Order: sequence, then C-alpha cells, then structure tokens
Amino acid sequence: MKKVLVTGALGQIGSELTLKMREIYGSDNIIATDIRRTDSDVVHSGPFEILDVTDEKGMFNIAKKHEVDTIIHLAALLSATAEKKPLLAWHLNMGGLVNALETARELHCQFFTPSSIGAFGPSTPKNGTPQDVIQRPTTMYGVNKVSGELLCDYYYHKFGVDTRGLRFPGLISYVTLPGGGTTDYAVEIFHEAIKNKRYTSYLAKGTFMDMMYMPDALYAIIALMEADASKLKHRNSFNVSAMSFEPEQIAAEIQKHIPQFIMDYKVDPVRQAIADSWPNTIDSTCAKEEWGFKTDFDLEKMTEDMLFKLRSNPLLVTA
Ligand code: AKB
Repeated sequence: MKKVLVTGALGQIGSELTLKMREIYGSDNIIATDIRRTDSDVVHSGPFEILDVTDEKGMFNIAKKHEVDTIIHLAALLSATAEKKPLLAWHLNMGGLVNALETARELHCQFFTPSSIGAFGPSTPKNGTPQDVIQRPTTMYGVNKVSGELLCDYYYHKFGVDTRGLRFPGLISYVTLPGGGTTDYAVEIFHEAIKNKRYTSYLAKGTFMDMMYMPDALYAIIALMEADASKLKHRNSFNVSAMSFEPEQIAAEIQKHIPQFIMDYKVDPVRQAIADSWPNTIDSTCAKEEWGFKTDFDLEKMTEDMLFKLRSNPLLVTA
C-alpha cells in the first residue's frame, strides 16, 4: 500500500482509517473520497475528492489521476437501512463494489472491502460460527455481503486482482457514529449514558452479537493488507471478532463507571429480526493462523476507553 484511494472516507470506519493510514503512509498518499465534503480532519489533512461510487467513470478518473495502487472500498448502506430500502441498497452496495473492482482490475490495484457478520443467516451455526460454513442470509444487506465476497473471490481468480476482506462484527467507536446498522445500539448507549444516564435498547435482552472496538478494526485492515499473500488460504472474507455480548452485559459494564445508569427496552421488530438471523459468536481462527489477527480490547477495556474518550471530548457526544 503506497498510494491508497478510500471510498466512504467520512463514514464510521473511513474517518478513522484515513487518518491512521495518513500517519503510517504519509498524508499525500491517502486519497479520501466521499459523496459529500465536511469541515473535518479527513478533508483538511490530505487529498480529498467528491465521489459518488455509483459513478464508474468518476471513480476510475480519480484513481488514475492520483496513480493509486490500492483501493479501500468502504462506501455502503448498513443492514437496517438496506432492509428499509432494498433496491437502493442493491444499487449502491453492489453497483459501487463492481465499479471499485473494475477500477482495481484496470489499474492493477490491491483491493479491500469489508464484509460482515450479516453475511450469515438463520441456517448458519449460531455459536463459534466457522470460517467456511453455509451462508444463506435473509436480509438485503446479507445478500449484498455474500454476493460481494463471491465477486471479490471471482476478481481474484479470474483477473488476478489481489482482493482481501474481513467479516466485521459491530464496530464500536467514538469519532464518527455508525448509521443505519443493527449493531449501532452498542455505540448509542455510550452517548446516552453520558448525556442522560439512561438508554432504551431497541434489541431484546439476550440478543448476543459479535463486536469490535475501532482501534482493533483499523489494525486488522492494515495487517491483512500488509500480509504475505502466499500465507493466505482465504481472501474474501475472514471472520474477525473481539467480543460478544448482549444488551444487559454492556449496560452492566457501563454501570460500573456510571452507577445511576439505567436501561430499558423497546424492541424494534425490524432490527431484532436482523439480529436474530446473525450468529451469536464467530470463530476467528483462520484470521489468526493466516495473518496473525489479534485484538487488544475486550468489553471491559473498550467500555473504559469509550467513556474516557467521550468524556474528555464533549463535542463528540451527540446532541
Ligand atoms: C450493521 O449492523 O449493519 C453493521 C454490520 C454488523 O455489518 N454494523
């Protein structure tokens, strides 16, 4: 990765990954793109271009102009929004991906795009979900993610594009809020705990899902992209997880720091159905064995760090 194009650079992952990669590879070498421009560090700390990922020519032209050798394609709709707007999700998630893969093929770029625990479905084993296992998701997001994994493998086998991917769990971070995901509650709960000392969970008690703190996710993307290709038996996409919990457990962890914090429930049937179709815990063994995946944050350490970071930067707490 010498010169990298990032799509969706103002999103939850992009806003932190762009800055991390600018630290490592040099500011001028990370070309951030998004559909809008904001008054943000990503826009001000290095090259930034407006890009709608459904515009194939636009993407190709930006990649060619900056002579990139790597594309990190992050722009996508998340699960709950995709379920509300399935055709838009297909158009954006699959159209954007195929445009990014075509650009990578034509310009001989290395390629990364995230998959998700959403690529699994109700017929997948729920606990310790293996790397290679039945994937019959019942959501539009899941259909996009499985199709995306297959398409990336196809570009690798057919055209030799060096495609790599991770099946991310819910990502917890304090810089940029996720938007429209099923796992978003695990971020919202921190903001509400600090502001109002209470939170209403839209997922029911006992709903376990995999999660990961953003610093571990950034490390995982960079480590996978830097990994020796000859060691990779898998490519698209590796199971990666750092923790699995249900709403009661994260609330209890927050209560250790904010004893007055209380949580109640008002279940949203759409997001509950999506969560119920996903695994409780996935198995990251292949990622550990093939490229040394590791994590630093468990539920306890992540909670402590999230509360510390949000309390010391009140502007980051949502109004
Ligand atoms: C979502 O909830 O849609 C995402 C994901 C797990 O892919 N956070």
